Amino acid sequence: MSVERRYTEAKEVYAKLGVDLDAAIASVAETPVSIHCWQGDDVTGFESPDGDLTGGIQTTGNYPGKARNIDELRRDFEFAAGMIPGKKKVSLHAIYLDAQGKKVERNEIGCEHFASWVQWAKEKGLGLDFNPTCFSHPLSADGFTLSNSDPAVRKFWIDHVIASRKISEYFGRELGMTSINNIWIPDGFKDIPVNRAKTRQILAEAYDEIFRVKTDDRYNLDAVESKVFGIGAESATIGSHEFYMGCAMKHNVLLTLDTGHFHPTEVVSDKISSVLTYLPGVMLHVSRPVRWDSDHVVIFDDELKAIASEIKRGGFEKRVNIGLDFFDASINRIACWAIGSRNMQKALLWAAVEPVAMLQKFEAEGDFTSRLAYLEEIKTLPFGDVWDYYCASQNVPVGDSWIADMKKYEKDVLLMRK
Ligand code: RNT
Ligand code: ZN
Repeated sequence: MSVERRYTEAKEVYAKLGVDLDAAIASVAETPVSIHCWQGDDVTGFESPDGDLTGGIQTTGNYPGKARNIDELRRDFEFAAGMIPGKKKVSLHAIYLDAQGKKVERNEIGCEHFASWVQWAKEKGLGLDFNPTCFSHPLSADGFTLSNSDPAVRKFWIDHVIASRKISEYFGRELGMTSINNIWIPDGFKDIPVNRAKTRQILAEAYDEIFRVKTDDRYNLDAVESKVFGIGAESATIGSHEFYMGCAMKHNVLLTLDTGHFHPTEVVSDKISSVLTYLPGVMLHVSRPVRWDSDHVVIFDDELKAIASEIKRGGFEKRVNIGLDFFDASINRIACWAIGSRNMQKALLWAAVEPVAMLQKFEAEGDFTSRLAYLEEIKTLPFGDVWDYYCASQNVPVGDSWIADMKKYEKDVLLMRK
């Protein structure tokens, strides 16, 4: 049966529950998802292509064909984007600057180093987000950046973050779509510290200095990302969840919830409505932690669906900025982008076709029996037919047809990179 026929039948099934599939598809297609550039080259960037990845994060694997320069990364991204439905932003890190062969210190990066990215984004109809890179650098080697006890080192990172905010503002102004500047630092102690308070006080003062500089919030919004631990910083993370809740409240900025940055039984889906009770917005780093913050490729699992559903059920579409953050070097990197991003889209669609009005009515009436009964029944509705139609309507491959295309690209392009 054709994709259209299957969709027409699915429409009838969902209509009985009060769900309008056309409207659901239209809303998902308009929800931007920020795809991280760093999946394409194992978080290496172009500042120093041989540099080590530090800061307690790790890519494992040595699958052939990683992008070695800006042109390759853009080409790979474009290929992946052709397999992903929906509106896209690209999340850049400062180390992905286009310095035209010159050495530019991180505290001296400017809009000119990202002009070619803006040009490219305009051509491809993409939005952009930004991230200061406070790792993989000699001045982060002792494990401390914005909370460094050395004022000169701290100043270097403060200046880097301020420069990043201005680049993000430039993205937003040029592209007519607000850019999020996401600040994550690796700062933490490997072993038990005896003055956590002082280190956190230093960090708090660094943020006071950073946010004293104003940017235009039509173009740039800042977000701060907490973490529970990093490799080599197991005993204390200075920018913990509680630290950043307070920081975000004080400075009225967004809080970034990375799904790999909490204790294993905590879930981000449950945090969204809590955080949004008091904060203006949230940035998500959707990832998949396997036993630790391993940044595996996102799969279509219960928690991914729960995250998407919480956004929809709470009516938080405008206040939750969805970004991806995973990096796997053990399989085809373009497939990682495609699989993870298609799954994010699938989850958004899953949430959009949920009969929220009906379920919330049951709950309001205290009919928890019907709530559970329907939540289970909807799991076996013909969702796959809706997903296929959404892909077809977006001119991206339906079903498994992208896999052969990806394999061809691997053979023709990736394996030629020796
Ligand atoms: C690290 C954070 C951070 C990075 C990227 C590369 O644990 O999740 O967001 O993954 O900035
Ligand atoms: Zn993250």
